[in-house]
Amino acid sequence: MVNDKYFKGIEKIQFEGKESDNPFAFKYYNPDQVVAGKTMREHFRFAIAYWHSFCGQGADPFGAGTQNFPWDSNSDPLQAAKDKADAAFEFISKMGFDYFCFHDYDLIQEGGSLAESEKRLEAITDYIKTKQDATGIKLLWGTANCFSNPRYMNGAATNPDFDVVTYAGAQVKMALDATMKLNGENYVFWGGREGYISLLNTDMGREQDHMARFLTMAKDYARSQGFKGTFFIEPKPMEPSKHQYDFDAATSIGFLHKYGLQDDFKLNIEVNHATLAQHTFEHELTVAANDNMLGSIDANRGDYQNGWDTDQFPNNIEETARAMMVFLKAGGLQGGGVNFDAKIRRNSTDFEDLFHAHIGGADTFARGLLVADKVLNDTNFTSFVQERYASFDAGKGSDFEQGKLSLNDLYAIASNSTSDIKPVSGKQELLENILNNHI
Ligand code: XUL
Ligand code: CO
Repeated sequence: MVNDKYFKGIEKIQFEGKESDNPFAFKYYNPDQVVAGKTMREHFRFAIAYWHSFCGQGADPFGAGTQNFPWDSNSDPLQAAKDKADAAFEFISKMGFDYFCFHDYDLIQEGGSLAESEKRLEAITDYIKTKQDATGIKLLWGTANCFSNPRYMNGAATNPDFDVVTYAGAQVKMALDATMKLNGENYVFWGGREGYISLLNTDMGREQDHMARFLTMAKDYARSQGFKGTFFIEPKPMEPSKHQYDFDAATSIGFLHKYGLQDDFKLNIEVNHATLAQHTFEHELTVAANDNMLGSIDANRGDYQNGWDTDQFPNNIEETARAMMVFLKAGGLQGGGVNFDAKIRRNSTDFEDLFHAHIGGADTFARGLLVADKVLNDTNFTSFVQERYASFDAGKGSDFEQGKLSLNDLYAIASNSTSDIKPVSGKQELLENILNNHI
């Protein structure tokens, strides 16, 4: 029986199909429907982001919060955190999702000292554990908020002041402990302040060495405690820093390889972070998948007219369909899931809006998956791309791929060729039409 305290009157959201006009039903996300060999539930492993859905109240740089959450009224931090957990687990149960994700101080307000924070985290994770046992809801990943507190204004792991680095280390240790206690399946590092505001005062090489040392220590600690999950780096090019070291998937993969972290870390790709880096979501997923690093997804979208991280709920079906083509070709995610790192707009002030947002997000991913599956199976997309590279499948092209040719060999082949190079169409417009016809 699902609790009915904070989201009164809303029943568990069911799949009713696309003909339904019930705004509180899934139209495409059918958890039990099998697509490409797995149920939608297994493909997506949808998660709720504790910070956006239960902490952020719609404040922006120009105004205070507009969403007054009833679970935020208690002045005792532990009771307020318990109320928030009750609301979160009620909401997740009603959505029928299996997972949540958190930052340490989303769960409970940070204390005045490390010791006090640790005590608070102990108490709230005890409580959340009982909620997990009662509902079966699991933790997709945990993380530490090492960016909001003013102490991190010059960075956390990359802070030029060693005292701050030690504080961040203590905080990450505690967040790892909380994640492991709640059986977290993965752990995320998003480095909002791991970057610079000005190069004039920054030793970038030294900061990156420090970041790698820090990540290695965190990984070693968690492994020593028996943590078997994957660590994810979440790339983002900027905001809040002018430049962040985990700029995009390619940069992060290069970093992980440079410092020998590639076996323990994979990537958590966020849609709006991709577009901030002037890439598409599809591009970032492809880069990650090509290096076997596609770990998890933070689902949201940006705004074509805005240059910042608007974190809106996904609703662009073409964007999601293209992403799901990469996703299916890669065989899905490595350990992660699809976390709605998205927030309702500041003027979406009814609690029902949180349901509409997540229903729409889940349906957008489900629709994208269905389109992608159809395009990959019922059209000649796959064979078209294979054909395009057919000149490398045999003969000298194949020798080239296998490293059997030198530059002199290319020179000789080109010089001895008697036929002209024929233009070969890339057929982009045709492929775009085929994709659109399946949406
Ligand atoms: C910020 C962002 C974070 C991470 C976790 O843009 O995406 O919420 O997902 O720290
Ligand atoms: Co994110």
